[in-house]
Amino acid sequence: MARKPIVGGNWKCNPATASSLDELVSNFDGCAQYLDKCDVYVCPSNLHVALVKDSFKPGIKVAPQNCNFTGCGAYTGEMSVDQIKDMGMSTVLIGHSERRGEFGLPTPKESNELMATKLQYILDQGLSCVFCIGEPLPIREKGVDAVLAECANQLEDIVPILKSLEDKSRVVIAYEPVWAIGTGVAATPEQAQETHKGIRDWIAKNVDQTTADEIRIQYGGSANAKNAPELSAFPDIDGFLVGGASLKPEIADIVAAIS
Ligand code: G2H
Repeated sequence: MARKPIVGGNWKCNPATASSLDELVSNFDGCAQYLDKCDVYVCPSNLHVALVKDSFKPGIKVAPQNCNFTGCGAYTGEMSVDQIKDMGMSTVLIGHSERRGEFGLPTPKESNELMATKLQYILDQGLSCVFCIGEPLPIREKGVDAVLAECANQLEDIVPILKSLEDKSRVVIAYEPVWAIGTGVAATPEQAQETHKGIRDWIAKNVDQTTADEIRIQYGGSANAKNAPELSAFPDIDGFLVGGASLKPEIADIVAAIS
């Protein structure tokens, strides 16, 4: 079964003012023409989700940047899947390295075990999930085997979940090398392809061949309109998770490149 490409825009903690939202939303207007060839989602900041969720062209999904690991209740500052679902959204992103603590956020590290709990909770509620993984620079410097070992480490706890998942399109893996995030230095297309293929091979071995064939693996880390065409040409790169460039009109060119 052919995998449908998927591109996400991660606005992170931007923009500073709600009055800028209309402009950011309109940058995505040009993506709508490609929706039959490429899925598109946007992750606004949690505060802005409700303001923009009905503003995009039909078919462009809004996906919060995080959720908690259980339902509603006494969890100050958190957001539950039940609430996300109730507001009409069907996807959520989890495990971004900026949440896992790679940049030293003052919150506790989001562990692999916690990520598996969240993923199970999200799927049990009927939603889809973008699941982020990736290695920091010291690991990349050790070479591709070390990179793949780190990716495997971050995926290990979700193996049983992937095994029992019937519709493999409900989980998208976003491979984001931490050293490429927001630095302007993307992985080379060869590096990205080698890592995506390595992840897919690992899934074939540790989950099953069907999952490996059907699951989509996005590349994230300084993806932009300039590097997207070359990255898109590689068979195991199924789309992009875009940060900085998703705040600009070039997001439509990135979607066009993979469509
Ligand atoms: C990686 C990516 C979006 P950027 O975090 O998730 O950000 O494209 O700015 O590197």
